Amino acid sequence: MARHLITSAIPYINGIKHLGNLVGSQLPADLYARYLRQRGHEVLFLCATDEHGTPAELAATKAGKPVTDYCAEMHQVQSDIADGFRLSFDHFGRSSSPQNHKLTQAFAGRLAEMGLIREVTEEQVYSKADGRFLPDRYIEGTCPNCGFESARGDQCDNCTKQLDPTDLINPHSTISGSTELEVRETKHLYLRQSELKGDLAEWIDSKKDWPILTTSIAKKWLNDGDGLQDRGITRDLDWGIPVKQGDQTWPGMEGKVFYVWFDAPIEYIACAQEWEDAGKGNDWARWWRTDKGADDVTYTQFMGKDNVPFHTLSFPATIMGTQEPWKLVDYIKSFNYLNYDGGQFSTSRGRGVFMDQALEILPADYWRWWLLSHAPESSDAEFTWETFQTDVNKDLADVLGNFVSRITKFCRSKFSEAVPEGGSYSAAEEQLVADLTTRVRTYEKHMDAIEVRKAATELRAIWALGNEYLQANAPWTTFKTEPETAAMQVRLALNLIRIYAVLSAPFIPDASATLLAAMQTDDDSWPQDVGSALTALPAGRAFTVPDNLFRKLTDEEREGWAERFAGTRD
Ligand code: B3M
Ligand code: ZN
Repeated sequence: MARHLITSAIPYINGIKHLGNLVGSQLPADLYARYLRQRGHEVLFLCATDEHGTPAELAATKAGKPVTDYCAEMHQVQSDIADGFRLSFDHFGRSSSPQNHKLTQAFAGRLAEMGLIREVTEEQVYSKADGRFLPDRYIEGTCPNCGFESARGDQCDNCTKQLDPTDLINPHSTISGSTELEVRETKHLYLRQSELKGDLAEWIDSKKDWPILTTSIAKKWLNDGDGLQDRGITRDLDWGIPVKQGDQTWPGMEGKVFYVWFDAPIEYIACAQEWEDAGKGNDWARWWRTDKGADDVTYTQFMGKDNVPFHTLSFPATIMGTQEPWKLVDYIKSFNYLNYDGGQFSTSRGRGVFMDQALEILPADYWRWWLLSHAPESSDAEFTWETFQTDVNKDLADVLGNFVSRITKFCRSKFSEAVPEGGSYSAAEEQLVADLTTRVRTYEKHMDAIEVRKAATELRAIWALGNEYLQANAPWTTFKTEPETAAMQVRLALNLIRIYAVLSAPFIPDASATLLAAMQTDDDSWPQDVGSALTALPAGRAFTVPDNLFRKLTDEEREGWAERFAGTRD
C-alpha cells in the first residue's frame, strides 16, 4: 500500500466549465484516484475553485453581486456539479480561504527572505473616472497587431497575441467605458525565477518518465527566446490576497494583491489544510512536508496543456525558492484540447456542452465513459454528436448492457433469480479465465501508467470477452441437452458481472454500483486472481435483473442536441 496525493487544476470561479475542461483535468484525476483507492492505496485527492483575478471581479460585476457573494455561490454551483459527475474529491476547497491567504503570504515572505523577490516600478494604465488601474481584462481597445477592435489588455482574442494594456490603440475602461486614461507608475513585486533556472532545468531533466507533452512545453519555456523570465506576482486590484510578507505589511504594497497565478497553486497545499480543518482527515503536513512524512507520498498533478508552464516552472520555483521541505510534484499528466463539432468549445459564445447542461440531458456515466475513452492524450480530440451516439450505443448499451441483461434474464427464465450450481469448467471456461487474466493485467498496467485511452480500450475488450463467450457457448442451446453445463456457464457469466462492476468502477461508478446491488453483493475486491474472483458469487446467491443499465441514444435526440449546443448561451 502506497500513499498518493492527487490534484486537478483548480477551475476558475467565473462560470461553469465545458466538457473539454472536464476531460482535461478533473475527470482523469478522478479516474486515477478511484483506481488507486480500489487497489488499496491511501489517496488524498484535492481540487478547489480558483477565485481571484480580474475574471472573478468582472463576472461578479456582470452578475450585479459583491464578489465575495458571487464566489461563494459559484463555488457551491461548481461543487454540486462535481458531485453530479461523481468527482470523488476528498476536499473541494477555495483559493480564497483563510488558509490560502496565510500560506500565500508566508510563501511570499519566505521568498523575499531568500532574496528572490525584487520590486519593479512599471507603467500601467490608470482610469481617472474609475479611480483605479486597469489591468488585464479591465481595459479593451484596438489590437496593434490585427486591428481587432475589442482586444483585451492581456490578449487579443482575434489574433491571440499577448498584449500589455499600454499596447492598445484607443483604449477604454471596461468598467465605465471611460477613455480618460493615463499611464501612471506603479510598483510591483517580481519573483526572480530566472535565478532558479538551473535547478528547474535539472529537475525537469530528471523526469524521464513524464509525458512528452509535459516536458516539451516545460523545456520550450525554459529555453526558447526570452527564456525563463522573472514574473510579476502582484496586481493593482481589490479582490485577491493582500500583499504581505508573512503577517507583516509590505511597505509600498498597500492596497495591492497577489496575482491569481501566484496564489492558485499554493491552494493545492492550503486545500489539504482546509481538508484537515473541516474535520475530514488529520495531519495535512504528512502529505505536503517531506520532514513530516511526505517523502513516502507520490504526488500526481492533472491539467490541460495551457497550465503546464505554471506547474513545471512557476510553482516549482515558488517551492524550491523557499528551501523549505515542501513536497514537489512527482508526475504531471497533461492533456491536449477537446474540440467541439468542427470548432472549439467557446465559453464566451456558449458553443459546446457545459457541465451543468450535460447532466441535464444524460447521467454522468455516459459522459464519463465517452470523454475518458476519447481523452486528448497524444493529440487534440474532437467531440461530435455522431461519435458520441455511436460509441455510447455500442460500448455501453450493446456490449456491457447487453451482456448483463441477456444473462440475468436468461437465468431468471430458465433457472431462478439466484446463481445456479452446475458442473465444472471445460476448456472454453479455462480459456476465458486465461484471456481475462491477460487483459486484466494489461488494464492494470495502463491504469498504473495513467494511459487513459489505452485503459478504456482494454476495458471495452474485457466486456467484449463476455459476449464472445456467450455467443460461442450459447447456454440457451446447451440448456436443451445439458442443463448442468448451461447452469455452470450462467454461474460463470453472473460472476463476470461482478468483476465487470469492479473493473469498470473508475470509469462508470454509478453503473458499477447498480451492478453490485443487482448481484446483491458488497464484495468489490479487485480480481487479483481472475479464477477465484469468478467464484465470489456462490451457487444459491440471489440477484435481481437490473433495469436497462444503459439506454440507446436516438437520432432525434442527437439532432436536437446538436442544434441546441451550436452556440448562443450568454
Ligand atoms: N484556474 C486555469 C484553468 O482553470 C486555472 C488553473 C489553476 S491550477 C493552479 O484552466
Ligand atoms: Zn489582434
